[in-house]
Amino acid sequence: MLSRTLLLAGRLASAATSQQSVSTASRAVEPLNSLLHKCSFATNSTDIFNVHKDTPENNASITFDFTEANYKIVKDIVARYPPNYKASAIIPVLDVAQQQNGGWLSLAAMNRVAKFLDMAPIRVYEVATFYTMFNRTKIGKYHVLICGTTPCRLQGAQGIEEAVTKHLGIHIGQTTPDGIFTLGEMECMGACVNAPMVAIADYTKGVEGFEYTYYEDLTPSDIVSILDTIKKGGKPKPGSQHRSKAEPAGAVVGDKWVPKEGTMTLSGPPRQPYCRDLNA
Ligand SMILES: *[C@@H]1O[C@H](CO)[C@@H](O)[C@H](O)[C@H]1NC(C)=O
Ligand SMILES: *[C@@H]1O[C@H](CO)[C@@H](O)[C@H](O)[C@H]1NC(C)=O
Ligand SMILES: CC(=O)N[C@H]1CO[C@H](CO)[C@@H](O)[C@@H]1O
Ligand code: FES
Repeated sequence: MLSRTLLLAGRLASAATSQQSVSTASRAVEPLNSLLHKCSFATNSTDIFNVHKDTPENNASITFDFTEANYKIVKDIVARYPPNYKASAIIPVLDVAQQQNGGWLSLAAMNRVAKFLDMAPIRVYEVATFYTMFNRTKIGKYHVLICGTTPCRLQGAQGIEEAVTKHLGIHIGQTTPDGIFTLGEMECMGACVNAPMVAIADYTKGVEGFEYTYYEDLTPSDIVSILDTIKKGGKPKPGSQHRSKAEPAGAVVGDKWVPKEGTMTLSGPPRQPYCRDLNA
């Protein structure tokens, strides 16, 4: 009995080791690059190492200061917090800096925020590197953010991404050569009821004119024409492209909008609740 148990344990152990060694070996041969490819977009860049690299547009010799109007805005923000908790204002203040700076936070912008809030610069970098809505590399005039979370995926976000990357000729994380669009991916932006959706941040008009617009119920051709309209200087219709709000009027199915007809997803009238036959 004892020997049988030992034999079994031995077999199990060797099965486990051989399985493990196969997967360890295949992991070891996989180059770092292909692992990087599998990372989500926010980490698939030099930012994955969270290192600042000097470039002609972002280095310590460049200066940044708030404009007079924006200085008033950040002072109003700080006034909402007790004087000994100025650092609590860091996120809204960085947001103003990013909007003024064309959508990204340069080293100089982060240092200016640190000085403004009496913080060590490293504590500002920590926040700016942690949140993916803060961008530390130069981006295009419009930041196109495709929602990539489950409800949007189920409603065709992949088709939206394919249409956009094909139309603009860039991948997620890249900027068009004319500097107009940068493509990004975001997680759920709370508009799943009108999935799939895309948010576009407009950095062309500074802090006063900053716009962050949702475009919802998109088919691939909807998003392509939205991008074309923006490029021509027009203003596409915001929100749902096919209904007035989120009323049950239909849904995007594949590459087209299908208006509601009868029971939509049900194939027949719903069943009555189960009732036991009391006379049986
Ligand atoms: C820093 O920026 C200045 C001004 O754009 C530029 O002339 C200089 O070459 C940059 N330095 C580095 C190391 O990129
Ligand atoms: C991720 O980075 C690699 C290496 O730079 C690049 O080839 C690839 O296109 C990037 N993937 C995305 C989704 O941007
Ligand atoms: C820090 C950060 O999130 N940087 C991102 C800025 O935006 C571009 C394009 O969307 C990304 O490639 C960067 O990773
Ligand atoms: S999943 Fe796209 S908005 Fe929620």
